[in-house]
Amino acid sequence: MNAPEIIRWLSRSLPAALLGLASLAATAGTVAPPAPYGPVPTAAQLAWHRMEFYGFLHFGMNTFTDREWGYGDESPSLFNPTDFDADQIASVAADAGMKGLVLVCKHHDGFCLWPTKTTEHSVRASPWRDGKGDVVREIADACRQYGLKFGVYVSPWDRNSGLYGTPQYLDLYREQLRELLTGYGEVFIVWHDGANRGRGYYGGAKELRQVDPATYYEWPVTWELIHRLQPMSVIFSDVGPDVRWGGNEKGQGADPCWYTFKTEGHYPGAPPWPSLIYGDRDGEKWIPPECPVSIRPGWFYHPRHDSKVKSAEELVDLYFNSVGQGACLNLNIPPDTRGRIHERDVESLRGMRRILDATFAEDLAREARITASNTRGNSKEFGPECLVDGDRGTYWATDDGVTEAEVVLDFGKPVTFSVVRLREFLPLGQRVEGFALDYWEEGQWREFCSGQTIGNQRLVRSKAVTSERLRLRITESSADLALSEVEAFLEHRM
Ligand code: FUL
Repeated sequence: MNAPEIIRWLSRSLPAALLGLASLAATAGTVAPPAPYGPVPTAAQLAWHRMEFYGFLHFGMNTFTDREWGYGDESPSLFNPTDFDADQIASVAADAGMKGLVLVCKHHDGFCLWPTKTTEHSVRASPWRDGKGDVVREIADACRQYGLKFGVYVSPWDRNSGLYGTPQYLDLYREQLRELLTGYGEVFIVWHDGANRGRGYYGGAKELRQVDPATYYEWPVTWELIHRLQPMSVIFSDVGPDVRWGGNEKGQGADPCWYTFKTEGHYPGAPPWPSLIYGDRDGEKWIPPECPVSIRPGWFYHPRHDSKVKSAEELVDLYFNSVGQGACLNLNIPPDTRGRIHERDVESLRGMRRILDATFAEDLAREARITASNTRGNSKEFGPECLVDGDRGTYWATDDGVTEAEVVLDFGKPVTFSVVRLREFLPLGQRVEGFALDYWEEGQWREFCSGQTIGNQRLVRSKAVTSERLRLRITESSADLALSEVEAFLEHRM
């Protein structure tokens, strides 16, 4: 009897419980996949991870008052973009490679960019489009037209509302969310900022209103409402529940970048440090980081910042430091007083895209011959070839208990590369804790780079090397391995 016949015979003769899952899988001609490790992402979180890069639109009363934070007493008559063009905004974002846009529908000053029924303080009271305009509608529609997902930022702190600080304000806030989450199609993210109490106009009271951020907002109730109305939406705040703040407004990710996170005792406005930045290896929830940053010094458009727009190269660095560390990048591109993305910003975005497109145009590892020190059940399904097939849905896996392993890519000819992209197979959790990359030179391996976490995407960037071989060593992992991609690129500059 050969091996498959023995297994078939055993499976007929012995109770399934004795055989175990692995041999049952072998009977069917397949090898069981690795068991998930720790917390794993929800479907909405997985979809969010795949977006990697999206944009923020800070636009509203502050655009016209030339401020960053309005007090809440601004007259709606000030809101009057001269040439509002949602089409231009969405097309610029799509051309930049963004996968979605998050519109600031209400900032701390309380002015609503949609004709809400909850307050008079909205576009309805403005001269723009004779009070018949709806910025949210136009942006949401333009997003769909350009293949972008649409998200909303709705500030919990409202310096205009006389109700702020009372329980009635929470009803109003939830009603605003309900309007936005039921009237504008699918929403991929609901963004709550952490600034949420202080001085304000408050319906004319003009005073300091302190709330206890731990209890006042009753966040679990609001989050339940959001998840019910938009099941594929993720909720962002300092501490999640679905996506957390990466700990800075500079677009900088970190290594390690754990998606696992401990939330016990923390709430929006009081995040834990430095867990916010690195995550918690033993965290009980999957709450990955977003890196928000503005293309300009401020979040809102100010003419004085026209000469301070980040350059294409700076944007490329931001991409490597955030997306390349496994986070998502949320790059703010604030429309100006016309209601368009300023020419300076467009120029930088185009330059960034050109560099990224040229860099990632050709995966130099695609044709490589690849061998692994261990392959799960010696099965083709989990073979190292999965790492170079350009398909995130397939992955190389090792046998149970094998947490250190290596793969060697043989290019068959000298290849010059400076960037390596690694990806873990996220549905099974985040597993790798340490890795190193080496290249073959003058008869020996030399280290190209090393790091800790991989996650959705790790971009390793170093000086260009020319070599016939590349080696990936997984030096530490909390479970047997499940990696979906290894790719090599040569970085381009302008
Ligand atoms: C912060 C706000 O206070 C800023 O104005 C900006 O909206 C930023 C993205 O979030 O909490």
